[in-house]
Amino acid sequence: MNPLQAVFNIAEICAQHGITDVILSPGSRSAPLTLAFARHPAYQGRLRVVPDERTAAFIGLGLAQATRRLVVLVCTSGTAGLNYAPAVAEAFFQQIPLLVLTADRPPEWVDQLDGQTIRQRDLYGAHAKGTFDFPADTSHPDAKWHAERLLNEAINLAQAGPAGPVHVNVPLREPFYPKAGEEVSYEQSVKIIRENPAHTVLPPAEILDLRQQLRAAGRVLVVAGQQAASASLTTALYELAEAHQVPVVADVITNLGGVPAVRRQDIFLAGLSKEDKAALKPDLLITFGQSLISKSLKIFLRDAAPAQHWHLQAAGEVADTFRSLTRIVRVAPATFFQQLAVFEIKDCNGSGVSDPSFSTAAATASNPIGSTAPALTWQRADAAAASFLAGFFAATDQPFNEFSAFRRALAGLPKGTALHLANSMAVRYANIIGLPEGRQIDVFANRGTSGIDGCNSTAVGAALAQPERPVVLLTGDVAFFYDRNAFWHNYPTPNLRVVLFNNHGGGIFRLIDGPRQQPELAEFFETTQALTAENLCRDFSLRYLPVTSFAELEAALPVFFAAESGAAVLEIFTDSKTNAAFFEAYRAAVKAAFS
Ligand SMILES: Cc1ncc(C[n+]2csc(CCOP(=O)(O)OP(=O)(O)O)c2C)c(N)n1
Repeated sequence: MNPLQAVFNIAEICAQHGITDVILSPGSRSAPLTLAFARHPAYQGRLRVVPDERTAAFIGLGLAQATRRLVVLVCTSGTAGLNYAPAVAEAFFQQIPLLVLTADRPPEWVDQLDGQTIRQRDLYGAHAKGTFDFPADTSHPDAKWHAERLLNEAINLAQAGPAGPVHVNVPLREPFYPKAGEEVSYEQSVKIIRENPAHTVLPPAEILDLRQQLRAAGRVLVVAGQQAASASLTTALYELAEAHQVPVVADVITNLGGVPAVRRQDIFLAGLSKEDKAALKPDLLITFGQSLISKSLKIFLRDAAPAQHWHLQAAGEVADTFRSLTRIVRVAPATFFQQLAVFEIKDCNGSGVSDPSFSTAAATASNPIGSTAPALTWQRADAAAASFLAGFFAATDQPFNEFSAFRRALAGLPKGTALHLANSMAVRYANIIGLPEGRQIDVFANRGTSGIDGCNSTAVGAALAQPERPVVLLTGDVAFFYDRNAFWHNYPTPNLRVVLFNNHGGGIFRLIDGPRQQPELAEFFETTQALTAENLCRDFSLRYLPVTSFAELEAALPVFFAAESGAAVLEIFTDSKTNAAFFEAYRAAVKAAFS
């Protein structure tokens, strides 16, 4: 038997598991893996080659996010696999399934001063959900069974909730190129172990207990973290928020567009006095999903110290983000809210059920809460923040600045956009401003680790995954230029639009307390840089639209977003000091309006 048969069978096992997308980065040691996928009938036209492994892995992440399916990465030995590490960590914390296949020297040649050899065992350490050593020699039937079993375990582990990246290190002995005329063959009788996803529902006794606790709890607050869009969860939460007026607080990365949720927490929590905040404190906090964007919300919840905090998560480790966790409910959030849907909430919003004033709070920008207003609720504060924001941006004397330009770019998003928000100001601005209503926008952001190193590539992966859907990336200049190799491959992405907010540096450092007060701000934090995207657009055949004023921006947006524009970069040039002054004015207005 061909000594590489077990390696070729990797492609067969992947195909039989229904895995469709593979990203390769070229190398010699990985040749058997490359050829296994390149010659397999299931992967004709599905195999993509991306030379920069850091980019390749983030493109894989973007693909897996968009399709919600496992993506395979294949690279050669040495530092190639290390370059996957940022995306592997992001996938780990965002729970995205990746199967990472790294070719390696056989064990006897590690640490022997052989070329392109590093210590690849457990390369991603605590950031891989699992790590497997593929056997170097599979000539014995038991070893072949081991190899096949191990690959099945790796695939199942990557997909089982919470999903994540799994590493399989594949040592390969020479010769690893087939001789002329030699075929790469696949054994369709390979071992396949399928794992069905767990479908957990709460047992009746637990539902009863949870219901009793809910009724007795007093004020209930639901807070969502980052998660993919889910129609069943949206429906279940709609009921809760609409019929029972339970506040559901949803940052922009929670993908709860269809829920009548509280969304402007970043605004009002930054301005409210301690006394007003006390009125919003929950007795029972219910959370689900992953990280939050709003720092004000995080601080509020940490200070709030609710008597009870339930976190809904079907499986996996649970974080005590607000230091108040009292109960982990092992069920999918949608199932929880469906099963609890019939509970009779008497007073879960803390101020009586179905108060119509929640949705019609007559707030003004100057005094949104009002001195004679009824007791403050989340919904009233949210409505007040919405009218505050509209009033703030209505001012006609604004200088051309990033925050306002960002708002206009968001307003122009096409229906059905997959919106990618880079770290850090892009995702923060979006969280403050919110999304235009009724456009069915799904939001993605690398908030697993909040890196700036793969934002372009992740969006490129999304654009490749869904060529019929507009994919829009909103990004700052440092994140954009950091990840230039995202565009360095041969796959067209006509549906990709990048809005690049170029203030010639890491503008965030001029906006946040700490760095902005330091004399080293410009040189060591903001890091002024002079690049524009013009040359990059020429290099990678992207349409280039530079703008420097509101008028130019308004004129460019429809052209830029038009379907026939093709892949394009809209570069919005602003001045970082003007941006900082404008954002400071916003902060001051928030304080004045809400305190
Ligand atoms: C890999 C990585 N390196 C460094 C950072 C720290 N960091 C966070 S934001 C930022 C600057 C980003 O600048 P830019 O892309 O222009 O966007 P903005 O300032 O508008 O957020 C840096 C360096 C990070 N998050 N990730």
